[in-house]
Amino acid sequence: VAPLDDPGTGKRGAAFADIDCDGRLDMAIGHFDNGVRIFRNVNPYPRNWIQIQLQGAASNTDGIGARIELWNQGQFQTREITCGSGYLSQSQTPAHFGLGSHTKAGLIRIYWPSGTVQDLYNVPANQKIVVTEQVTTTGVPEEPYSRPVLSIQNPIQGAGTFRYEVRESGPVNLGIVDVAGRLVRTLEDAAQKVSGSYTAGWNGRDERGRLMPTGIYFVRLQTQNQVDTQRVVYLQP
Ligand SMILES: [Ca+2]
Repeated sequence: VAPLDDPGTGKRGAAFADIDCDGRLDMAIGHFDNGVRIFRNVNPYPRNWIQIQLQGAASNTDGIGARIELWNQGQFQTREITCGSGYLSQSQTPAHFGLGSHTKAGLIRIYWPSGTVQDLYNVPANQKIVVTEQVTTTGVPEEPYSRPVLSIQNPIQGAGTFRYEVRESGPVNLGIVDVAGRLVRTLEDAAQKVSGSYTAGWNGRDERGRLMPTGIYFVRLQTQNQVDTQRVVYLQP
C-alpha cells in the first residue's frame, strides 16, 4: 500500500465508499477549514469483490446494526453496518468484501437487527447485490415433541459434529442428504439404540470417500417416533 499523499495537518474524519462504482473502495478525508479531499482508488491489480446492500423489512431500512459474515473455502470475513465512521462522516452503507482470486462468495450470512438470520450461497463476485430481509412468522406455540432432537454445527467447514437425542430406545438412522434428496452418507444405522444423547461427525465425504462440493445439505435423523431434518451449509476445506 502506497503512503497517502495528503499534506498538511488538521484532518478529521474519514469515510469509505466506492464512489466511481469500479469495485475498489475510495476514500474521503475531511480537513479543518480546508474542505474535503477525495482519494480515488486506482490499484492496478485485478481482484474480485462483492458489495451487499441491505434492505430491511422488520429491521430498519438500511439494515443499520446488521452483521454480515462471508465464508469462502476456509476464509472468514465479517462486516457490521454502522452509521457514522468518524467525525461528521459516514461510509457507504453497502458492505464491501474483497474476495481476492475467488470468483464467488460461498456463503453470505446476514444477522439482521430483528434477529432474523438469512443465508445466500455461491453468489458470483464483482457485483453489488441488494438483499431484502426475509420476514418469518414467529410465535407458534411449541409442542412437546417439536423440540429439536438434533443439534448441528452450521456451517460445516471441512468437518462438523452433530448432537442428537434418542428419546425412546429403538432404531436410529442418521444420514446426510443432498438437495436432490439423495442419501450422501449414512452416519448411524442402528436397529436398537438406548435412549440418551449421542454425537456423530461428518467429514464432508460420501460413502465412497469422495469429497462433496460446497453447498446445502440436510442432516436427517430418524428414530422410533420422530424424524428431524435440518439444513446445513457445507464448505470444502
Ligand atoms: Ca472505486
